[in-house]
Amino acid sequence: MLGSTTSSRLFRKAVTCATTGKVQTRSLASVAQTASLQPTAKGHKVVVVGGGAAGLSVGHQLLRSGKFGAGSIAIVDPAEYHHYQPGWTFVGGGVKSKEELRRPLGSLIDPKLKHYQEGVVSFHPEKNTITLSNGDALNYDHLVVAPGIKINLDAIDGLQDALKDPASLVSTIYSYDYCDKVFSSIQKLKQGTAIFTQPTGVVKCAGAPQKIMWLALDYWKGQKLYQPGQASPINVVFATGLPVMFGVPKYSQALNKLREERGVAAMFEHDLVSVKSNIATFKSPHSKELVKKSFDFLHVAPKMGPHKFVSDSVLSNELGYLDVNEETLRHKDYDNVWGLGDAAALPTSKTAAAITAQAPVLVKNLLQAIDGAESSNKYDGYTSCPLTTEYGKVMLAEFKYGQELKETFGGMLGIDQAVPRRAFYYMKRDFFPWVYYKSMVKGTWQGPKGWST
Ligand code: UQ1
Repeated sequence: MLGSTTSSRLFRKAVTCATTGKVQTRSLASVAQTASLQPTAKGHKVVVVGGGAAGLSVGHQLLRSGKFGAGSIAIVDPAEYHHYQPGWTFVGGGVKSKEELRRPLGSLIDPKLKHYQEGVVSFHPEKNTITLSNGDALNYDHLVVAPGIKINLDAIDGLQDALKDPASLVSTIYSYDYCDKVFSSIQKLKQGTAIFTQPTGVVKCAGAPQKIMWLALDYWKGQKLYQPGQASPINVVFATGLPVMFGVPKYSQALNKLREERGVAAMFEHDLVSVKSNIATFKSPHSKELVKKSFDFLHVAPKMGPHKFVSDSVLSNELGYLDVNEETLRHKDYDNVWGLGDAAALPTSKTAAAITAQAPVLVKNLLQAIDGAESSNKYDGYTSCPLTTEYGKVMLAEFKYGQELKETFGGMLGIDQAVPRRAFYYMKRDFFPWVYYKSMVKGTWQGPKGWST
């Protein structure tokens, strides 16, 4: 038993994780104590891991608070380029080029932020340090962890080879390398079965696997290769690991109605496990045996999951995601560690729109922590999924924790956001990418809440 005189700084608890068996040493060091740490040569008041939508938003919002001098905040990310990933659906649909959606990461980072173009090898929250891939250690008062998640192309047997094969019509919008192969494959298909898959488990933007299907279907319709409700050269199948079209009932019902009207066959609760020549194999709770289906075109939403340096660390929960409080975004065990974005264990859909709501909450709570105050700002789980249902129309799904609706335009003039609209399409195609690079990654756009200084 630890006596009451034991300072919290010395208080360590060893927790054995039930599923991994790994022993996690957890520090309950308070912020007041860590804040008194003298920064070393490679020390920063705040170290942000990740230069994606989340890391850049937080880094720049912190800088704009005026409370940090040059070099006080660091961003760690090995990537050369930053990608506007929500735009990859439009690359797949032949509407945008993948090159126009990316920027050199360095060009997006304010010179007052120190940029380490390195990966992270390990976290040492009990020592307030992280170890970089070049072997250096970085010391911090506060750590913000936002490295995103990994696309695991290897998790589906045969997928990598099929993607690499220029002759196969197998593609994915979930990869910079292959998102342009999607449109060329759509164009090449003249007849046969087109399958679009969505895996069980975590994915970025749960709507994207069907957004690309609706665009492809519209393209084939324009080519007279697909006519809803009639025998057509091309037939379309949506094979999803989920039992429904979408996680929120209102949008799910609207999307299922579209699916039926458009004659798209559904394979619910079918999870793609392998791709071999023109055979896709699925696992399903409805069948003892694996389900095999031949295809002429296959669009795959791959399996995704946390980076190993996150899942192997004491910062992760048993599923490998950052174990943060769902409302404050503060780590459950380490008071000076924060997490947001795709890598965080937040029960909501992983999107750029979610970051517009998460970043300001985290930043305000972190600034309060520096002042020795409790976190009073709460993230409500807001996220949004602008679903392209055809060229020129988008259904704007917006919701929060508990699959509860949180529609920006829902209250206005009786606008029903489950009805696909032209205005939402232009918002997604033109306004969001513009506001993203112009303002959001610079820390001055808070989504539906608008601009901030
Ligand atoms: C948003 O803020 C945003 O970031 C720039 C997106 O880009 C991916 C979005 O898709 C959405 C829906 C939002 C939310 C903003 C409004 C005004 C609904």
